[in-house]
Amino acid sequence: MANTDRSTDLATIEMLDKAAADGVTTAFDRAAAMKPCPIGGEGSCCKLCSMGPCRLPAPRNRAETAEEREKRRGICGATIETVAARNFVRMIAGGTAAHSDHGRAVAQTFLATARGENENFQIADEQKLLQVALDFGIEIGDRSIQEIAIAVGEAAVAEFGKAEGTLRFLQRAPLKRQQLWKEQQVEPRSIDREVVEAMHRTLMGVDMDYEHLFQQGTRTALADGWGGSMLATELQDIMLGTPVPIAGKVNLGILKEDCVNIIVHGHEPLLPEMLVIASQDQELIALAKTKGAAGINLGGICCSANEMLMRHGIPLAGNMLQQELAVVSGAVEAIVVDVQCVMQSLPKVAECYHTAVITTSSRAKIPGALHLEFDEAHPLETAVQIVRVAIDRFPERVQGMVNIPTHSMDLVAGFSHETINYLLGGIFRASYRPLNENIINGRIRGVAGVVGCSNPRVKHDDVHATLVRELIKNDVLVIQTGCAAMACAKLGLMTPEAASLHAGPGLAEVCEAVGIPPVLHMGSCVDNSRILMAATAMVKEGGLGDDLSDLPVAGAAPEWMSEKAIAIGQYFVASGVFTVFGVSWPTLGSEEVTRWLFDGIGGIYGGKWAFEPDPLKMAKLMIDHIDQKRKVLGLDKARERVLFDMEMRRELEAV
Ligand code: NFS
Repeated sequence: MANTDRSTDLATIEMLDKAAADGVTTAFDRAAAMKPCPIGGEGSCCKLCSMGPCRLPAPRNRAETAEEREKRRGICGATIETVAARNFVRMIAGGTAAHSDHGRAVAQTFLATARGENENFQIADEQKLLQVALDFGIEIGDRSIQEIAIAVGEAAVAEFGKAEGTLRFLQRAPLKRQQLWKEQQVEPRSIDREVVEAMHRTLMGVDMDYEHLFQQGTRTALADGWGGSMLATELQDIMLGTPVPIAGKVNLGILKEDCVNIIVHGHEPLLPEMLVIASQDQELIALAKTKGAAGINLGGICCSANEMLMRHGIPLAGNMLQQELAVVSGAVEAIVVDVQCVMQSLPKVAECYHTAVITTSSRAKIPGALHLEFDEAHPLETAVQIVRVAIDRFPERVQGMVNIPTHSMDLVAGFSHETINYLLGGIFRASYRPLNENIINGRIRGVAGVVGCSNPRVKHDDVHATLVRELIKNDVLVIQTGCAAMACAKLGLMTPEAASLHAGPGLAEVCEAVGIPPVLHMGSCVDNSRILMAATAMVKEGGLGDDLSDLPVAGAAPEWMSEKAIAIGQYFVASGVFTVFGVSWPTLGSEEVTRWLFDGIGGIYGGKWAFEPDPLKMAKLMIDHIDQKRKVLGLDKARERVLFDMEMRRELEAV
């Protein structure tokens, strides 16, 4: 396959050409060489015990007979429904564990900071601290900020393993939704407990009723979205600052030929935060100059990148599939990784260049990488050590191997749910009213969250971009996180100018009046919790129904690959959101389970899943859903009526 068919991103194509010339193999090559296993891919493989693994595929290209259907069981007698559901629930548990372990690390550092045991971090956003304290039912009175922070920190750490009650952030949801979760008995009790119970119930010989299995899958996913992920986002904001709109750059063109280039890749923002400080340290810059460099240039890959961009404007080097390609540029002195979405091939790729691959988490090592563990008590020291390693590598750079792509793009990021409030409502009357009103009057048709990964099984960035362009063209405001956000940012969709170039007339009008792009970057994947909060704020503002499932909104992960995406999708569905995934669908082996996820579950939660790899068809599904919600709300007429007379224009500009 030609590299131009593998990605729409010009920098990626250029680096794939270079990788081939340098004799370097990437994920794109491995994906081409290895077909995905069709049995595992559709959820029909059970390897939970050593009586198997059992393969339970349906006959290909013909209908299954009743007799064949009955025989499609594992050695233990498990049906294909049970096998597909167990596999799916285990994916949810894996994803929830990842986000929540990140959340726990943040909560522990938060508590240490509050107690004065970690001088590198502080309480940066007191207002948010008070908000979380209120949500947690923690007394404020005349207590000091430190006392409140300690109480919040202790309560946050307890959320992971408390013995009684349910998660505190569930109370943030609309009342109707809370009631529904109670009725369905899916209120998470503590985060760890739900993951443990999901692993237990999916073990050989335990839970065998797929709907019952999905009840635990749902409870586990809710422990992610309204638990681990939301805690990570909120406590990071309190410690590191709540993002506000900020200009940045994206793509491999941000690497600088004359500088020591350090790429931070992974997910937890605490060490990256220290690297931001270390890379600006005058002594270290002077040291870099003694080695012949003009300075130190920091860039990011994946969600660490999103975190550094949202708070400091540090450029994004690229999304998940670009991690190897950053090294292939020959201009990266060090790639620093922690947890999640890191490829084991990095040290192998780095062998061809001078790049140091540095692992930093106590939870993750890679053979062939240098391990410099992040010392939570002295995080800045670890960061300084890392920057020194990178500086020392600079003289080893092989000039003939350097080829930095010229492509980079401007973007505006930093749209936290609070910022949207201020931007639309104004600093003195922060409110979601203008957003709701523009949805009610039809200028904005609805809101779509387009999130998730990159995946070499589809044309890189292309599915994201095609979907998002189609949505904004149809006046759907798009909010994004994760690698999806980077895909669209690279194509210029996160600049204010994108409104007049790509958005439909109604959406463009609103974006131009407020000065925002039609596609808003809300952060990393744990920040999908910001989307839950934004949607909840829309419900609470009024005029769009009284539950999340009433809103004209939809979600998608068009190029997903990680189990984390499945956990996110499930908590969106259980929160009432119609959610479409691309690439492939992991329960297709069981028609019954798939039908239940695509339809039956909607009868309970109002939100349901869909699978559609074609981005234009995906957009149609989402827009149809949005239109149907508008109809139920009685807003279909309003949309037809939008005529921009002078008075409306003035009113819009006053927004
Ligand atoms: Ni999200 Fe962030 Fe990217 Fe997918 Fe991986 S980086 S947490 S999982 S690949 S979006």
